[in-house]
Amino acid sequence: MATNRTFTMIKPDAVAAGNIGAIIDQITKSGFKLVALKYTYLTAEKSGQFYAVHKERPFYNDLVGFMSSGPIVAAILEKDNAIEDFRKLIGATDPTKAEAGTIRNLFAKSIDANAIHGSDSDENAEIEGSFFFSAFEKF
Ligand code: 3AN
Repeated sequence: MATNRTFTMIKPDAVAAGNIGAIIDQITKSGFKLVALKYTYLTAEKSGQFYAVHKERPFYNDLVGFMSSGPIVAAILEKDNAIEDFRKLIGATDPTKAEAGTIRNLFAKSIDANAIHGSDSDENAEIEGSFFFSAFEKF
């Protein structure tokens, strides 16, 4: 079924590298509308909660530490078929496997410092968006 919204974070590596503007430009030029946008950060505790689904995975501690290592940009995006189209736009988790022209191909440094997050389902987009934005902000 077509979906309309997804959730994204520009990760600490891309923020530190000064790539917020270039990434947002690529997102909006690809047809996504910004519905909510926030420059913020995740404390270690919040980062652990956000990634709780990955708790059992070997990279969990590194991931939680990395995501709380500096500011991030959180956003909710709107477009037809948002989840799938945005996953295509960001490219594979491992930037060495990300297709040319994708955001991770252009901006990611490694599999953990991989520039950007994109929700993998409608359900997770709603959960993740609600982690950062209130119902009013999401309007
Ligand atoms: P994606 O963000 O592409 O959906 P997930 O959900 O499998 O990838 O993993 C969440 C995050 O965990 C990734 N964005 C990446 O930063 C990190 N990650 C995933 N796999 C690895 C790995 N093998 N080693 C280090 N970090 C990883």
